[in-house]
Amino acid sequence: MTSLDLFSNLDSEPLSSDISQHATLFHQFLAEDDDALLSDIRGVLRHSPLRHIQTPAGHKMSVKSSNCGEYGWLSDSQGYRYQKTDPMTEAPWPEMPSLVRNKAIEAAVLAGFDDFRPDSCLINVYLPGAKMGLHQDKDETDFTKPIVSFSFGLSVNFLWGGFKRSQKYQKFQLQHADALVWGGNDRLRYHGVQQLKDDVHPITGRCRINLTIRQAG
Ligand SMILES: O=C(O)CCC(=O)C(=O)O
Ligand SMILES: [Mn+2]
Repeated sequence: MTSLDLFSNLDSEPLSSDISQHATLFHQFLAEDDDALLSDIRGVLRHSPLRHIQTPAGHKMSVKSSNCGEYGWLSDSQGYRYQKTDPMTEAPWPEMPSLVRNKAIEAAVLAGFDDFRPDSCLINVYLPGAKMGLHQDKDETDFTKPIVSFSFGLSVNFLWGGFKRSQKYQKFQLQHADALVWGGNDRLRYHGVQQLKDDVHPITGRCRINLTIRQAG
């Protein structure tokens, strides 16, 4: 073995797959920071706890959610929107942890989106049976900014659709420590999450945690 071979697995670029033109999956991108990121998120949830929110039509979402950052995404009988305060505590949402922000910017830059200033992080927690139907992320003000999505814990099938809900979708797996970035021509694609299968993950236990980091304002 030459000395070069010894270092051949120390690539600086993470292993990535192109999902479509402007969507990239970075496998294991968060592997070295998973404990620190999850401990930061636990800190956030002590101030703004997880809760089931209702869709405007009055259906309870199966995921539990909370937020950090300047803007929090929520939904109730008044519609889907961003808001600067947590309706549960009436206080501003907790600050976005700097590690969350920095890793999101790093992933966005690697995917080709240089000027991303995240101001919102939605925290979604899926227990077995929870899912998210096909939808577009379209409550943000500037669609030139990408969506950065971090996954922890149990693996799930992610649904990647077209620009109408009725269009065909493909499925791929999101695993612990994966980062997915989409923007540009793919920014308004329908996407969703298939029902989480019951299992136990060594780090998160019986759940999947998703962080969806956005520039909302
Ligand atoms: O959990 C996920 O991977 C996706 C979440 C999502 O699309 C959203 O919260 O808008
Ligand atoms: Mn979404």
